[in-house]
Amino acid sequence: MKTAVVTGASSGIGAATARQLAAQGYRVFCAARRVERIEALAAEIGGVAVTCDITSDDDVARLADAVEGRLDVLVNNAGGALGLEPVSEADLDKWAAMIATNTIGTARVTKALLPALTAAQGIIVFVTSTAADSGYEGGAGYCAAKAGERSIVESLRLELFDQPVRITEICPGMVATEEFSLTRFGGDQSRADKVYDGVAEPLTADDVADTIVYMATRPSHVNIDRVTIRPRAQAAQHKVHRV
Ligand code: 8X3
Repeated sequence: MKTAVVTGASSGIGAATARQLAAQGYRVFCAARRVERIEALAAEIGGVAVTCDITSDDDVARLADAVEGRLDVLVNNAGGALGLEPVSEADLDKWAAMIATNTIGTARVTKALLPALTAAQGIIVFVTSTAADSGYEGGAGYCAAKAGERSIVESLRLELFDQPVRITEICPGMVATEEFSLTRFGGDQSRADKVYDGVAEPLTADDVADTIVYMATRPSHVNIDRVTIRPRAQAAQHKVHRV
């Protein structure tokens, strides 16, 4: 049976991806910090829950132990945004936390699981963001963290050009999940809702998961380097159709 690890599997794009990979016949290791959530998800999809904070060396080492030396798919999804303050008012602790998860945490997981992925001729899908493309007002910390994550993708693909492992990236734009904007705004639901105000159909977690699964299930010589995925209503970062 093919195996997959999904980080940040407790909600949103991660949970949707774990469900869709399981539906395709994968045994999914659902990794996240919130144990009740991943245990419920693993029970639902016949997967394995692994409590994992990707900023912890010990947790990530346990995740690597769990896959037992062979892994077909790694979806590096854990991460997120904290705050939307301009640089002049930036909370640098939030920046450090974003870089610790999105960038360094993702590198930690990648490094630990790379031998198992290479052994299986596997694939890594990095879930970055359109925030990795360029800065936007209030986004500097998050954009830096996601651009840093993209740097891992770019270096890794070159470093492993002669190895049997695929290195891919998906960059979602506006996706309405239950937690992304809520986390960004420290639990302020009305501010979170405003992000999607009047947008007829933002992407859903399932829309993104569907593309991740497509990328992961191509033949092993097909490397989809990078996909940008936005709702039709979002022609560009600042060009959003609202009704
Ligand atoms: C999510 C997209 O526009 O909030 O990663 O940076 S955005």
